[in-house]
Amino acid sequence: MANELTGGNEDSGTEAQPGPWFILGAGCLGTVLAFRLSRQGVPCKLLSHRGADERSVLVDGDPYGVRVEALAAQAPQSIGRLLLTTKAGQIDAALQLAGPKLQSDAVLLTPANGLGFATSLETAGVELPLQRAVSTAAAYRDEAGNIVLAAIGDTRVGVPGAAHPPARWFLDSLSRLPDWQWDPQIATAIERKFAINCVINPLTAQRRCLNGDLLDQGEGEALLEQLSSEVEANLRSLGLWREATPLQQYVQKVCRATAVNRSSMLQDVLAGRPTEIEYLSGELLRRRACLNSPPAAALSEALYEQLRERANPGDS
Ligand code: KPL
Repeated sequence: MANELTGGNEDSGTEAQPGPWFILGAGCLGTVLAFRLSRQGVPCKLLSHRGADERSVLVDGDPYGVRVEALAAQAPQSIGRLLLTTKAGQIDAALQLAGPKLQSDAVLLTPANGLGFATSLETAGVELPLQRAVSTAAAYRDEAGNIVLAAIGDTRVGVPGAAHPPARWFLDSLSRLPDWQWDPQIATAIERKFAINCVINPLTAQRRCLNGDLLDQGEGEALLEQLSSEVEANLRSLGLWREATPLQQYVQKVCRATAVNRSSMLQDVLAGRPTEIEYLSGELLRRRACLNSPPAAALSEALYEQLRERANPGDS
């Protein structure tokens, strides 16, 4: 993808009047985002490819209704700003459905995990840059079906490439969320999150354990150490890890901060949904295959083989 880590348009939106954000993907994160943006007075519409519906977000024990509109009901070329809150594997299906509704200068933004979305844009025939958000927000559905925001976390938004000042589409709307910040070095944040997700997500999904369980003395910790050094060595060879601090230290920090969380990949496995493995270990292994003498990746390969899934479209 032209701008995945190397650069893209800073401000493809040139609207005289900023239009609403259309949030496509009425899963947990998309619904929470629609709720939070509306509370800040930011015009937005939550869309699903499945049709109109209603979601309930639980805040301090009180339920709030969030309306979901049908993507199909939106007029052609009506979407000027699209936040794709589907999982990585559903981005191409979402873009194919949304493509005819997009204005020619639309802003596309996704907080999905992983790398390797170039083919999604190509498959959908969308010739617009896909801007990236890197988020540590976490939400889940409780037993009654309410959506609960587990952690606001922090979300960084930026345009990869040379340091860009905050884009207008960020300043006039998304910046109203206090935990959303513009990051002129977004490529570094994307790389770091990719590396962390390449360790925590497949390991927790395969072992069916909480993030914090990877820190327990014993097999979990040994695997975390092995996978962190394998992922780091390969990313260094690929020029995707430039930090002096070892990856393992970042991974341990995230495991401590999210100790009681189920990783998103474990949630997908438990719910029988497709995982993001192709955009994490799969993408790492595909890029590694282009290296002349790649470092070892036996554990990544084993986890990839165990977790690879077919991609099925659907809301995350
Ligand atoms: O991003 C995450 C995920 O689950 O996808 C981490 C950081 C591992 C937190 O659970």
